Amino acid sequence: MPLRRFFILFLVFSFLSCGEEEEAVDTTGEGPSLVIASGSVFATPDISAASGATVTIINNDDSPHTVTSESAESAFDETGDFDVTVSSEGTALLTLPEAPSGTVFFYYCRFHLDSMNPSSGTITIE
Ligand SMILES: [Cu+2]
Repeated sequence: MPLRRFFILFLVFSFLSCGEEEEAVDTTGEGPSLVIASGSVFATPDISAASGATVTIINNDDSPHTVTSESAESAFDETGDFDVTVSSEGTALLTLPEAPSGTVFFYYCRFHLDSMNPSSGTITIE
């Protein structure tokens, strides 16, 4: 019986700690954020963030967009570093790769390569 009680306690604490992790996700815009404005505009095209940080993508446009990494500036290829889709008037979380300070990740939107303004942006590791 004590073993069973311990198991139940373990389940309860596991559940509680999961909840705490969810609360730790920042959707308030207080952490690093990347804003897409109405009219397919990268409103904050060049941002900086810590290595491995979670960036909140805030889409205020009525179209879905992506934040997709490039291998180099104006190389509109998907390199696999990240590729996050954000729904219209929604938010999404982008977890940056671990990288040394000064590393620049170039990104663009896969859906609107020709119509985003500007067409691409950068995320610099602090
Ligand atoms: Cu787009």
